[in-house]
This record gives sequence, C-alpha cells and structure tokens, in this order.
Amino acid sequence: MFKKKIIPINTIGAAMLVDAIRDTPGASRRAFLQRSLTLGGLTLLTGCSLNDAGSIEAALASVSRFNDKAQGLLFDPSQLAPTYPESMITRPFPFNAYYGIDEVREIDGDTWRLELSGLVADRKPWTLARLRAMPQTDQVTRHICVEGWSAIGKWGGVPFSTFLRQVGADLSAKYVGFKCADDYYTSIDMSTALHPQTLMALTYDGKELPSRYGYPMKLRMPTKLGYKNPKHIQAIFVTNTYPGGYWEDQGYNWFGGS
Ligand SMILES: Nc1nc2c(c(=O)[nH]1)N[C@H]1C(S)=C(S)[C@@H](COP(=O)(O)O)O[C@H]1N2
Ligand SMILES: [Mo]
Repeated sequence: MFKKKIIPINTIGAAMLVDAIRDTPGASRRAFLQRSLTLGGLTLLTGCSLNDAGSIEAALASVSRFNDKAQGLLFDPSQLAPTYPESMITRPFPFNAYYGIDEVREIDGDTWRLELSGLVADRKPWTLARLRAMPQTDQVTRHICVEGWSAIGKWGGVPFSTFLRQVGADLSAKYVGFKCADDYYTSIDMSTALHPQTLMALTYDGKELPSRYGYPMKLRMPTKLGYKNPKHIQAIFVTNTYPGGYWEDQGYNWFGGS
C-alpha cells in the first residue's frame, strides 16, 4: 500500500516557515495557509486555540519570538561570515531604504553627535572626529536584503566591541538599540554587538561613508540581514527591555541572522 511520506520539520524550520508566512502580505498569506499549513497545524505548533485574526497574529508573533531565541542559541560568536577579495565588490553597490534615493538625509558631520543612553557608564556624546581617532579596520563582506538581492561591499570603521568596552556598556545586557536620523530604528542581541565583524562603519570602499549608505555612521554586521544594519545612527542605547525595530515591528523576524 502507498504510504504517505511525512517530512519531519524541526521546530526551528517550522518557526522560520511561520516567519515567512508572516512576512507574506494578506491575500497570498491566506492562500498559502490554505494550501500548505492548516490552522490546526499552527495550533499544534503554538499550543494556542486560534479562532480569530488577532489570535492568529499573536500566535505567529509568538512563534517568531521563539525563532529569535532559537537563532540566538544557535549563533556562534566566534564563527566569522565569509569575506571576499576586493575584485568581487559589487559596483555600483545598491542603495535601499524605506524611501527613495532622492529623500536621503543629508547630515552635517561637524554638528552630528552620537548620543548614548541606557546601561552605559560613560554617556558623553561622541563627535565624528573622536570616532575617527579610534583604531579602524575594514572588511569585504556580503550584504543580504530580504527583498531578494545581495551585494558585496567594503566597509571600514571601529569594531563595535571596542567602542562598547570603551564607553563601559553593560556587556551582560540583552539588547543594543539604535535610533537613526531618518526615523528608522532597530536593535540587536549583545552577542552580535560583540561579534568581531560588527563594525561602526565610517567608510565605504575606502572613502568617507556616502550619504546614501548612511553617513556619518552605520552599523555593519555581515552576520545579519540588511534591515538589521542601521544607517545614519544618531543614538545608541543598551537595555534589557526588548526595543523592536522599524521592520521588526511590522512582522520581520527580530534576530534577522543571515
Ligand atoms: N536608517 C536606515 N537604515 C537602514 C534602512 C533605512 O531605511 N533607514 N534600510 C535597511 C535596509 S532594508 C537595507 S537592505 C539596508 C540598505 O543599505 P544600503 O543602502 O547601504 O544598501 O539598510 C538598512 N538600514
Ligand atoms: Mo533590506
């Protein structure tokens, strides 16, 4: 007799599937759910009874938060993302933001100050000159955007772990949050903040970071998806309270590992 083959999906796989469904807009999400994952399946996955749109949203959100925890546990702080030769840099490197390139913020680097708050001992604001005086490093890595493109670029700047230690950040705190000059915001887990390839980028391709790529400073993490890499950073805070993010609050997975 023909036996139906059951493909076991592990919980992380299931959680990622649910994230993918969550990120799919209304109508196609419903179609996908009808074809592939029954509400009963989601109920089993989450252990909640789901009978209205609100509780389905809540269940998807809770699986997404579970996914964050799983990714956090799987994240190896000593595992490096691939690096590439300079000959592989994508030219021109793509621009992306929640607005068009004609609306890119022009920031005055002379009056710009990086504000610090939360679980940080020395909250004195930083000038660009002071950041530039810190030891710099650069790396050629791949940026992956959930919108379906990836590109290799070269960023240079201050290792974020050096900066966090310098300002006396509480390195046992859970989150580091970022507020940007264009109203974008995001937050990351402390292990990624301390990862050796996480840079406060001040340059792109050997030159001062251009406006479109986040002047005067962006956080560059080759271990995270594009939307986790905030440009035009104005304020950094260290906290144990979940800060969310611009896309994360609209359903993108918070951990956002690449
Ligand atoms: N301040 C700010 N940072 C941001 C964004 C944004 O809209 N504003 N978009 C994010 C997204 S979705 C991507 S893919 C990258 C794009 O960076 P790039 O312009 O250097 O390619 O920036 C991320 N950081
Ligand atoms: Mo993106």
